[in-house]
Amino acid sequence: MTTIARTKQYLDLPKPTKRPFRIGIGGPVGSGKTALVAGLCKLLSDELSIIVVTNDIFTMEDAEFLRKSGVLSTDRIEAVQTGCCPHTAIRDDIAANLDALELLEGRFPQADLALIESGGDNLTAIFSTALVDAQIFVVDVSGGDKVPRKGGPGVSRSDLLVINKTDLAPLVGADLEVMARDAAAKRGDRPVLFSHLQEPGGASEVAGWVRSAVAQGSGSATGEDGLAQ
Ligand SMILES: Nc1nc2c(ncn2[C@@H]2O[C@H](COP(=O)(O)OP(=O)(O)OP(=O)(O)O)[C@@H](O)[C@H]2O)c(=O)[nH]1
Ligand SMILES: [Mg+2]
Repeated sequence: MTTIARTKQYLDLPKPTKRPFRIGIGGPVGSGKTALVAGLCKLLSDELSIIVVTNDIFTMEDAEFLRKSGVLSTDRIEAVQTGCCPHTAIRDDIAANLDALELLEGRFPQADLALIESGGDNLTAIFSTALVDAQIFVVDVSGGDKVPRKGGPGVSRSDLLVINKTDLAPLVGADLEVMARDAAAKRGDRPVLFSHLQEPGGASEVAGWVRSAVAQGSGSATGEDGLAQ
């Protein structure tokens, strides 16, 4: 859709009466962000009105995957094609994401929860707090158990760290206890959850965290620098 067509579509919609709680989901390429979005939609869409924005650099593949999976009606999902470094679109120039969110929020004025999936990035990515209220950072075990130890703002300062693909740990010699210990050393009291998102209900612990973040209405302690404190 062209920017003009999108703008017209947005202008024609009623303004939202409330804003949904916005959760950013970031993490390295292929760690399981889309699988987490799909799992959360499956588990929570009966109780929460959910909208989703996906970011891909060169495609709209994640939005198409989610639409085909049937986890939400297709008009609840919008894609941003960043064409640039993924963290630029979620941290530095968030206009395209805000545009997509406002379109969805206009279409679903009673939405409770907006999930914004970042394009797959590296350990330096973090969302602007002008875009999201809370952030989940997803890493996986396939790169070995060193990943939490390597740190970065997502590992250290996200509101929730998810360590996914626990099923692969024995295959790559990753020690989950080492990952838990190193994550705790980086994060202090901030929560860490392990997941196997290909399993039915594999997102249920994360869904519990999301449920309480939405209920509290502020899952994020964030500062003016745009980073979680
Ligand atoms: N073995 C295993 N595979 C998983 C798990 N979770 C996701 N996958 C698979 O990992 C691959 C990447 O998952 P995605 O959800 O697309 O990852 P992503 O982080 O959204 O990827 P990008 O958006 O491209 O960065 C897919 O083939 C998933 O089916 C898991 O817990 N275990
Ligand atoms: Mg994805």
